[in-house]
Amino acid sequence: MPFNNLICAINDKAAVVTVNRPKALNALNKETLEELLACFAELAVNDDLTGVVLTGAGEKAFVAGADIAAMQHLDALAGREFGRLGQQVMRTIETFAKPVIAAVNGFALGGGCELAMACDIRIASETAKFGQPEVNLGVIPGFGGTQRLPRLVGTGMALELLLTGDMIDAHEACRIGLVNRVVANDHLLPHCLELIGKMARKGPIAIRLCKDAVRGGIELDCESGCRREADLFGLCFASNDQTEGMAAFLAKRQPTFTNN
Ligand code: CO8
Repeated sequence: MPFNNLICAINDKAAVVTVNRPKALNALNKETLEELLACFAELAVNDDLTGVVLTGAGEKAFVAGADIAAMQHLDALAGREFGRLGQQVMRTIETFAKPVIAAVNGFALGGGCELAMACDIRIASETAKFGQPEVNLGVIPGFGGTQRLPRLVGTGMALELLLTGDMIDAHEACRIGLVNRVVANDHLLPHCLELIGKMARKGPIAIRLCKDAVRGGIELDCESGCRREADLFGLCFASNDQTEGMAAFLAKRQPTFTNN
């Protein structure tokens, strides 16, 4: 499907989804959020896909936030609706069956930081910058930032970022656990594609259930999460990929997984 504000390219077994509004630093308006939903719905039925890399167009921004011009005149009801649409996008990414990696190539502010946080893994370029500057605008994060940031970096660090609106650079984001690592700008996309390539060589059912175990379990207490893990672990043993993976190990050969 052609999009106005996104570019979706399939590269081998990885989809690269680029938010493409560089003149507005890739800010998320309603149309872009709706296109993200449509794009991920399309990718969800592509069985060949190993994972998705999400990035921003241009050299300056990943996503500089929700579109301030589009939000300026919202009333309370419309504000809540806009927030819910954004939250639906974040949840869609978070629960997407395949891994989603944020390739953070510049400003990831407000809704942009929230978009990166909904991804499974965040890799930052040297020039990436992160922040939740909503308090500067008289609002609070509305796309899940008040919930995902403390889960990623702890309550104290999250509240400092949320209450000051301060921007941090990629290395500080890495130090506090907001991103997995920082790479040179021109290595960002190749590095993310390499990670997806590595995952493509593993058992696809195991990759899917592993994400499911972590994503579903994080919302539960440890004991319930472990019970859920045992169920999913058991499910692996109903797959040919488990038989193949273990047989290949014992025969000292590479496994050939078939996703069933
Ligand atoms: N929305 C709309 N337009 C934007 C945004 C944005 N978030 N960010 C940048 N732009 C536009 C600018 O208006 C400018 O447009 P123009 O060229 O037409 O004047 C263009 O992008 C380039 O930006 P700058 O000239 O400002 O570039 P600088 O390099 O000087 O500064 C910054 C870059 C620091 C990133 C600066 O643009 C900035 O501070 N942007 C806003 C960042 C921000 O506050 N983001 C949070 C927005 S609020 C939010 O995301 C809440 C999410 C939840 C919403 C829930 C709704 C209920």
